[in-house]
Amino acid sequence: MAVERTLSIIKPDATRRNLTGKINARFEEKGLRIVGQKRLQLTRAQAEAFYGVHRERSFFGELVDFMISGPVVVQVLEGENAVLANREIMGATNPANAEPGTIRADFAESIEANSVHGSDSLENANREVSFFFSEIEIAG
Ligand code: RTP
Ligand code: MG
Repeated sequence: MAVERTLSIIKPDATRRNLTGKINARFEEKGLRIVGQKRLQLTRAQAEAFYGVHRERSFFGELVDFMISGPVVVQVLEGENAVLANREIMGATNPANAEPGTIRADFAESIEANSVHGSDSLENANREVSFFFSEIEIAG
């Protein structure tokens, strides 16, 4: 197994409910280290650029509206197999399908307001980390 870095976003539904600390505890309990973190209000242009791969999907406009509806916390998580490990900690996209004990099962409000984002491959993780962080903002 290799040490990886992945991008996580605590989404506006979760920051609004003051869940940042509870969500961060889930990562740390499972051995992921938060090696970079900042709280941002995304602009529409930034959210559209970040979710550019979803531009053609029916929910794109709603997703962008949601992601700019309040502050987010963007973070770099580091650990063994971090990309897959984080996806497992998050649970399925739709909280109705998420395993008990996952972040989305325990905290998400809906398939859209599902509390967290996590990169879905190592290639996307590298791209997404670079989108939000410069090397000087990450301390492993
Ligand atoms: P994420 O990218 O946020 O980690 O989530 P994911 O991989 O589990 O899901 P993805 O298919 O990449 O979708 C990105 C985000 O779009 C919203 N969504 N809404 N209304 C809908 O049917 C719908 N489907 C997806 C969710 O916020 C999802 O996390
Ligand atoms: Mg995704």
